[in-house]
Amino acid sequence: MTDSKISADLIGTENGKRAAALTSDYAALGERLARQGSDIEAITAKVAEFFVAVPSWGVGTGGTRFARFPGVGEPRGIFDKLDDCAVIQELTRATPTVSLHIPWDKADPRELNAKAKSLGLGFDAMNSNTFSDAPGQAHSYKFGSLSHVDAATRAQAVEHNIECIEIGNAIGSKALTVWIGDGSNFPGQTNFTRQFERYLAAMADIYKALPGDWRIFSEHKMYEPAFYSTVVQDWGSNLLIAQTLGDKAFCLVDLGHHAPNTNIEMIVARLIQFNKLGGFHFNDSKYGDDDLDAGSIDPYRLFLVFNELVDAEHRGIKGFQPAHMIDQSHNVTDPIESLISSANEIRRAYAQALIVDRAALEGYQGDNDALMASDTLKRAFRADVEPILAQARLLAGGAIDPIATYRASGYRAKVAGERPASIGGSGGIV
Ligand SMILES: [Mn+2]
Repeated sequence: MTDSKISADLIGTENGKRAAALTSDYAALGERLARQGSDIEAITAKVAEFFVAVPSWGVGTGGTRFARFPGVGEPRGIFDKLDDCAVIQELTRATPTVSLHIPWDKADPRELNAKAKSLGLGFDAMNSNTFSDAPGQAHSYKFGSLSHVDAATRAQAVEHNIECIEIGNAIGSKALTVWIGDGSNFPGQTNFTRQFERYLAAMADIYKALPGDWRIFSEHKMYEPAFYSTVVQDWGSNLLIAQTLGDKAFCLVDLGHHAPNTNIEMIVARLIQFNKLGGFHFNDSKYGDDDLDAGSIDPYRLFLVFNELVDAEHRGIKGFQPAHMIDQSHNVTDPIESLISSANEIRRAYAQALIVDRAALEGYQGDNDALMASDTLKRAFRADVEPILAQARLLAGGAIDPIATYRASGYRAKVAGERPASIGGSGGIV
């Protein structure tokens, strides 16, 4: 018996208002898909089994380096954050796990387990933090962490990552994501080669501490906080890291961590081809690492990324199991609404990629028919797959319209009364 945050009665009442329309829309889409040889029930079943992890840091209001404008009823700590994550899961049935960030979410693992169990949640990849100094730590990360010139600072950063593995191991996590802010702001400030050597040696020490069934994800990012050079700046360096470390090391692709106009879907294809795609941090961006809601700026790009994932699935690549996580900063919206919406957009891109006519696409590619190949993708992208998403939620006990149901629940107003000393989330999103 789980401790529901949104009553099943309310979800039932709200779904009742929309059930007839969904039945009719779902039947119409089913007929359309049947004409191209696709089975809507099979697609719905696949969508229902697609999950994305919610980041604990995403349920607090984010901010920029200029300001943060907190909302009402913000979570005061990890246990409030887990309550908010449960709301997202109960309504979408797409987010059964939470990705923790240490030290922000540090707590007794037994209490974390008990709370997660009471909410029907699990834990996804652990995230370490050596891009800021924790109170009282012996060595500062001002000039780097895993690649720092000082051995004691590197050792401290390694130790922190090992602690993240230990906490993760106690709460059922199976992966560690490592992103560092190490880099330089001035030409000449660091020796690129020595710095990368130090980083690789430190990562090898962390790798040695991984349990047998764990994976380690290195996350590349082009710039920020370092503005001249970054140690793990792109997928090329990231691939070198994963290949150097070993079979349990993979590359994590954060969609916002590339130069504008970078062909991210092709990076994804390359990493898949060489079995080094670890997973994603989903978000969207217009200019840089904007951490905007997934699918809010360029839904076509998100679809094209999923087109590569479904292509790999279609080819039956062995051991292909990328981790799906959201990594966003919500500055002007209710974070719960943004995360509900993002989980749906991610599933939407997946559903659209599932209805691509792959046999036709392959035929057009073989015939060098560029126009029809492109049109085959566009046709799937243009399809309104909302009935599939809604049906998948409904069958799993979620809401046909999760945002409307969330608003009807009054959850935010209720927790606002219970969380007077709200400290909010972190604005520092990686
Ligand atoms: Mn990220």
